[in-house]
Amino acid sequence: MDMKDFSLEGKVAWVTGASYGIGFAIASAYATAGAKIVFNDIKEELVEKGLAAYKEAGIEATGYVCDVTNEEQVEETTKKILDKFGKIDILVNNAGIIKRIPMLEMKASEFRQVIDVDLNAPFIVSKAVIPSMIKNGHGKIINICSMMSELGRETVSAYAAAKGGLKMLTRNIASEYGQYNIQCNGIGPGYIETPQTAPLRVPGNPFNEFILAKTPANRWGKTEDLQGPAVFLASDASNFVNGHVLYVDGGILAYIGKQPQ
Ligand code: NAP
Ligand code: GCO
Repeated sequence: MDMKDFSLEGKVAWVTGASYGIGFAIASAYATAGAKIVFNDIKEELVEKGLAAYKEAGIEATGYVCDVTNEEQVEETTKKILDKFGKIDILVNNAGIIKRIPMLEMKASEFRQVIDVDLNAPFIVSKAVIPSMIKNGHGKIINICSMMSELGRETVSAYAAAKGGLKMLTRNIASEYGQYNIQCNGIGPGYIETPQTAPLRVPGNPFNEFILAKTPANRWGKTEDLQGPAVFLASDASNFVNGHVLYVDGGILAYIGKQPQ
């Protein structure tokens, strides 16, 4: 085995919703591994904020305003990326939202909004990018799944439904396009310190203790914990890994939980 298989030198990576959070960490790791970075966000000011953050990290990124649920914007952005770079080697469907509302109190429109961003959008963006990957003879698609691809909990019905569906979309893309040397895998982060989970980590929130008791590592994950697995799944080192969801959760899924003392 050649360690160069883990390199992303010369690759073009599009990470959706990567102005900050998990997407920013994954894109930063890809830059360190040699890739050119493209990202998008819904709002111009967040794209600008992201460009500044990448620049501060010494990374020359390209950012676009694009709502991943909007097919026209996705197709336009895909064309811009292909016109500028000539290819997209790696796509990370990272953009995502969550709404923590008890199901009986959740409006159908709220449920649909979560499904739209967390499940329909990965379909839309993958559908826009796959033809160029087929033409190039290779491609890597990485869908950011979740513990909720496997588990439910109160108040996250829409999110769990979306992330469970995303696991199966991952397997289906792998099944349908593996013949073109396209590998589609998922990353299932555990509970990670980002703006999305900030409400769960406020001091005194019992959920914080709950997660620590459910995590053998006895800590929240950091976005840096996801970087190595993300580079592996984007690199030639994983060319025979397809349709797999790699859980990066500190052991939550394996553990019944610390017994009360
Ligand atoms: P985050 O901090 O909330 O960031 C989400 C990003 O997605 C933001 O940049 C957001 O942009 C963008 N986004 C949302 N809707 C979009 C749309 N329609 N079009 C384009 N961009 C959009 O979330 P995170 O914690 O980094 O999570 C990133 C991914 O990991 C999500 O898919 C999430 O479900 C998943 N995940 C997170 C955890 C965790 O513990 N944090 C664990 C497992 C999985 P705006 O700021 O403009 O909304
Ligand atoms: C929640 C959390 C989780 C994490 C992540 C876990 O409310 O339970 O937000 O859903 O975001 O998806 O893997």
